[in-house]
Amino acid sequence: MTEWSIDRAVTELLDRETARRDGGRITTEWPELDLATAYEVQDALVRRKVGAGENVVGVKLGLTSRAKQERMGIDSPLTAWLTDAMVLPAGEPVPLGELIHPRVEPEIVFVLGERLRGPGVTAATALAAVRSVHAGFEVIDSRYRDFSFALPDVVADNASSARFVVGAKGLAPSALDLGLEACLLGVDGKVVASATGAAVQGHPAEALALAANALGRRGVALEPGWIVLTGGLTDAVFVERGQEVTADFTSLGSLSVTGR
Ligand code: OOG
Ligand code: MG
Repeated sequence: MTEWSIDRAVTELLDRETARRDGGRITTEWPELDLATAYEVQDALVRRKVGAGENVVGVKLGLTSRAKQERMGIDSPLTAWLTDAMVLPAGEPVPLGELIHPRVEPEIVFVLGERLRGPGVTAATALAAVRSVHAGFEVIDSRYRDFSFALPDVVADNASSARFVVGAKGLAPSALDLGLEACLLGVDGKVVASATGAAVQGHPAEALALAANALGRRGVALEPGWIVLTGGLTDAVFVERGQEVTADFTSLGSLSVTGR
């Protein structure tokens, strides 16, 4: 077996994605994979996707709520890339045949109107750069067995990204109180979890600032028009064939996805 390297990790993760196969943690075989190297894997993985024709359309945050941190056993937020190939138009089913073991989580989504470049970005300056706020879903699909990973594993795996939905309704950030914006997550008509925007780092704008500052340290700015997923408000739910997952927000409207 060849030695582990950034390139080999990228190939392994992309092979798993293409073959719809999960596997063991990379850190088990490559314990030297630290956080900085894991972000290099993530960047190289997205460069390969871009080389194959995908376009970067924004960023996602992960593990920004207690619900997510406790479930995954990791208490530090992370960032990852969104590409146009991950867009799931609202109303479209979750394509189960294209995925390994997808889970769905409700998120508050920002579309940026202005460039944001850290460090030094605060929640207030972050929110001022937002053009519109939307309800969203993320469909996560870890390339690790049972969604079991250490922080560097999940960072390398582009934070389990697979698909995302952005609700059509967009509000100006000044039109609602995002900390108090509530979300009820339902499965087949039954509420299984609930949260308000404050679940995400105290306020979703704090998550946006965190992303701008973390990426700023790596020399990257968030660009106008970019989509930012601020992180699951609640724990994610598995979606099975014929099952409908709904997210009802106070002001941002309702979204639903069905597994097919
Ligand atoms: C990691 C990705 C976390 C979120 O919103 O917290 C994430 C995972 O849970 O597999 O996307
Ligand atoms: Mg997410």
